[in-house]
Amino acid sequence: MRIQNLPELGWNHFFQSQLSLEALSSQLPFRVTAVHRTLIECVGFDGEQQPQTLQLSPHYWRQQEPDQQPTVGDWIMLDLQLQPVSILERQSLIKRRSAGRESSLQLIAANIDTLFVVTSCNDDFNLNRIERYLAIAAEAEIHCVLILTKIDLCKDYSELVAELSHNHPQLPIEAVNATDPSSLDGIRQWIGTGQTVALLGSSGVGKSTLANSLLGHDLQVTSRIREADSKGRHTTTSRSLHLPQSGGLLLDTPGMRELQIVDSEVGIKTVFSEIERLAKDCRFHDCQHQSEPGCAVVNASKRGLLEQRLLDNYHKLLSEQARNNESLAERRQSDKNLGKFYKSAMKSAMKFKSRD
Ligand SMILES: Nc1nc2c(ncn2[C@@H]2O[C@H](COP(=O)(O)OP(=O)(O)OP(=O)(O)O)[C@@H](O)[C@H]2O)c(=O)[nH]1
Ligand SMILES: [Mg+2]
Ligand SMILES: [Zn+2]
Repeated sequence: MRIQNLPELGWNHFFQSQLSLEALSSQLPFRVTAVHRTLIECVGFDGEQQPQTLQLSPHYWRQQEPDQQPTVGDWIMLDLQLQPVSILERQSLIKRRSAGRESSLQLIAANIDTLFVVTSCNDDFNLNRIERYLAIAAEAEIHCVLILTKIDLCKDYSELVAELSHNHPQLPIEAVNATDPSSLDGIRQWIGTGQTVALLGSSGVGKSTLANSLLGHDLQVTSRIREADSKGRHTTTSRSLHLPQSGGLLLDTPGMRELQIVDSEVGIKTVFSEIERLAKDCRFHDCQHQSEPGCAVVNASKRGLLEQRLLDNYHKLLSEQARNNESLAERRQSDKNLGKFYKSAMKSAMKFKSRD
């Protein structure tokens, strides 16, 4: 296996240490750059100096649980005939409950080092939504940077930056005009060689514009947003990983209408660390900060020391993820029961047949 160029694609010790000596000599790692319904695109070094792209059928993984199927950013191992062998354990994973009524888990991206949460200075700016992204990233232990776009269209964006810093003092903020590559120097420092950065945010905020400016050429289609309500039109329709000339890897994603949070209690508590700090003084150690006597969190909000919005969003995200965890668990159980039913029906059919 040629490993000297692999770090350019994000390969590191974490992935290497998962391979036996035999696998190292008989398999090739490829990084998944896009997943379509009938096709998986990936990139790797198949004996060449330059990265080679490859298209695979997803058939091999069809029967697997959703979290065992390849997603963008995954490392997969192929044998020397370029047939799939396995998916390597992920260093990080971004997931959500899929949109719509059917409850299932959707993987957004794997092995992301830094998440760019993209929001524009216009009507899109919404702290509650930003905190949703921050919680998802914190749960996956991914480093976050807030990218504020369209500053050229905004008279004064310093108020927005101040509001963000006041609520989340540790969060790095980069304010940019995404259409102007010369304003992106601050951003480039986050995309070092081998670093994988994902762009997440509502439709029309400028994710693909930013990706194109960083790539130095138009790879992603962008579109004018509806001026009347500043809403995007969902121009990007699938996730894709790109390699800017300057190094690093950049994952563009379509704006998601509904980013239902799942399995993120730790992430939420990390983002709302101020609430967790106050909670140490609650009378009951399992206080839910609702109407319990002696609740230091509710007291702080009554005295104006904690913003009510922050506390409301904390409660909202925690209960949303609990609800989603429950419905996903129910779905898994009913899938399991259905599987058992089919198995036993098959068994009785076989018995019946053998008696004939
Ligand atoms: N003036 C200005 N226009 C911008 C900026 N960023 C994006 N735009 C414009 O906003 C529109 C939407 O940008 P896109 O990059 O397509 O938005 P997106 O986030 O990729 O949207 P989806 O793919 O739908 O999720 C395009 O017309 C861009 O030219 C910016 O910083 N300043
Ligand atoms: Mg786009
Ligand atoms: Zn409390």
